[in-house]
Amino acid sequence: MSEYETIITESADGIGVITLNRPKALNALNTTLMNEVVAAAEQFDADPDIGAIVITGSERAFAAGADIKEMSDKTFSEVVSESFFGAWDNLSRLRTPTIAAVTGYALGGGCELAMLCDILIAGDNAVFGQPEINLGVIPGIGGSQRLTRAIGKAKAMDLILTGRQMKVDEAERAGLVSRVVPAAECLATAKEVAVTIAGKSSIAAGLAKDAVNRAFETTLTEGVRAERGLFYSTFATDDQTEGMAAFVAKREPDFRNR
Ligand code: CO8
Repeated sequence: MSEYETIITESADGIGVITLNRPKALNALNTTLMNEVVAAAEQFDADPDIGAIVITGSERAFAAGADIKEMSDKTFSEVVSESFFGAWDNLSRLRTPTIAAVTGYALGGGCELAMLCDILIAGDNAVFGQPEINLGVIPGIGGSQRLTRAIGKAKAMDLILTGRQMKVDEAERAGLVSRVVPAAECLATAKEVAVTIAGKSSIAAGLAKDAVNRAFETTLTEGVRAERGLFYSTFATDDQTEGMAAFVAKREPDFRNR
């Protein structure tokens, strides 16, 4: 059914699921896979019937990083002129909430892809790391920034400078992951969370996501000011009227996403 070469997509119950599907390469992220993930995510984002997007891999590997075989012969001028891997940034501009369901290896670009998602649900076999230093390079899809913001300078420096792997219990203690569940239940849990989010007002969900992300981009005063403006704007929606009326009437809200 899928028109893609390196991913599988499906949608049901108001959610879209993107499964990375290069098992022989542990889902290494090559250019085709990047373009397909971004295209599929943007297509789900544009679909009014989709309220949340799950990105997942296999039990053995969410993704073992950027495709080293594809990258190894590239020159400086090539990576600059191609804006190599720049399209991954498009994921951070999606309005629809995204959930990474991570089992197995999430290394290098794999860890960065997981961190590009809004919520990170990990299986108990998940392993995270930024091993680029072992290849003579550094993270290039936001890892040095998002990992540092997520878990702080001390651990980010440790991981990025040593290239060591971090097991899921350490990742959870450090605040990198939202929830840890048995690996076999990881995707089902992520789908449940996605269905829950898809049942909310998609306008409110998009604004809430926007507000939380401001915390990474700006000062506290500016962030609180931005949040206030977004909060006020929810009073221009039918969903605010419906949500509050439903509460008062002791019934479930029927959000129409407008
Ligand atoms: N790229 C290409 N192929 C890979 C990758 C990868 N990142 N990871 C694994 N594979 C392939 C292996 O080559 C192997 O293929 P084959 O069977 O043809 O030899 C197959 O997947 C299975 O891998 P292993 O046999 O190595 O499996 P193990 O269970 O022994 O080891 C590991 C699993 C530990 C995950 C190991 O494969 C590994 O260390 N992989 C590389 C991890 C890594 O270094 N990732 C970082 C890559 S660099 C990066 O992500 C930079 C991102 C920034 C770019 C931004 C540009 C702007």
